[in-house]
Amino acid sequence: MTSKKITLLRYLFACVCMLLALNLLIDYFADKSDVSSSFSRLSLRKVYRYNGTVLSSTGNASSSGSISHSNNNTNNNINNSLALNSASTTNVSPFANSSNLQQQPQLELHSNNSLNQVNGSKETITTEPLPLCQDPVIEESSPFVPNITLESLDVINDQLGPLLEPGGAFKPKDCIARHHVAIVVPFRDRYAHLSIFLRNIHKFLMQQRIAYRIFIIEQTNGKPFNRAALMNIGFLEAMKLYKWDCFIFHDVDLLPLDNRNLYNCPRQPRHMSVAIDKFNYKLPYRTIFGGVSAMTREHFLTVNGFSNSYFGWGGEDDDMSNRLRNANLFIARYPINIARYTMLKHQKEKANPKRYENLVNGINKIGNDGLNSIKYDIYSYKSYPTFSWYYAELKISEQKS
Ligand code: NGS
Repeated sequence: MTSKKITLLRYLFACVCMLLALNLLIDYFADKSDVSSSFSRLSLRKVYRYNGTVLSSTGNASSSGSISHSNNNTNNNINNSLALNSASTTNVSPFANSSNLQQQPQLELHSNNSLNQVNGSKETITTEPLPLCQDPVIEESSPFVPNITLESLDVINDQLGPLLEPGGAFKPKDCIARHHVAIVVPFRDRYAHLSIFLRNIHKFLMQQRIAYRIFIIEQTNGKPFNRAALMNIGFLEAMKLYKWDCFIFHDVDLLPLDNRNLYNCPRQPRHMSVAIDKFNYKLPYRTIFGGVSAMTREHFLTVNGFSNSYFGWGGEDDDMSNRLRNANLFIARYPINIARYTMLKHQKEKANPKRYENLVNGINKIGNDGLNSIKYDIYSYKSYPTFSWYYAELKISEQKS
């Protein structure tokens, strides 16, 4: 081989090495551009698909829908370059390999571990079972004063994350929680509200001796907002993680104002946001079930969840109220001095002109419009320190009349 050829080969080798190094650098920086930064800026957001994975649910309450996902599903590794059709179908939970399941309150392995020094050398570990948590009993008025100044989600995650388990989960350390509560928040566009909601709701709930997790269910762009469908999705997704006994459906713009307002589920469904400052702390009408409401898993399954037919503002909560009455369930409420809320300011949304028509027909559709008919894809999932985030695309559309 001539020396010219050898020099050429050396150049080629150097070029290949540089290309490899460049590739590694690109990979390194690409991994860091996940969706968390978009949330924390509370502004322009990039949406990445969850590892090219779509979790499909074709709404079967008993099976919680079918799940399709790729084999390579690390929660935090979001890569928008993979095509959706690369997903393979299996019945394994997409969260099974993540650390999320270990964070679930289902692992109630509480114990009092104390180390006793014997003769300065030997250590013995004694394990005592923890007692069941007691609901806090607060006799006097106990105002909860929310902090409604805006802070970035990054700061809130940094401040509250160490007090929580990832995904916005919490359980008391010194007792076994009696109530396992999924807080389901239907969401779109209101990043400032989300940040204020999270900074307050955790402080409020951590004192309540309950195990809980915050589920933020965000609807993708395209179709009008469907609050009820998002709550159905929240129920089905939450049930894939743990068999919660209580579900609290919570608007992101409402903050509780009294510590006696306990976030658990009584024997009857409970309407929680009874007295809102915007309505002069008065109940607007007797059958209202909007804002914040609590239902047991059984209540929710009995009525087939919410109707999916309400696109745009209004009526979906009244439809639930009708479903409850039809199932001989009655709406319970705390008194107005306890069930007090403040509503964060926002513009009034466009009301759905078909809501009354839907309400009239609603009662005949309970059996086939709800948990058992919802169709959706989860485009993206991420476990943030203060909440579990689901980016959901509805595969149902408004019925044309
Ligand atoms: C009723 C709506 C409910 C709504 C309630 C309070 O009129 O969905 O107002 O809304 N029912 C219908 O439109 C049929 S609020 O002002 O709190 O946003 O929850």
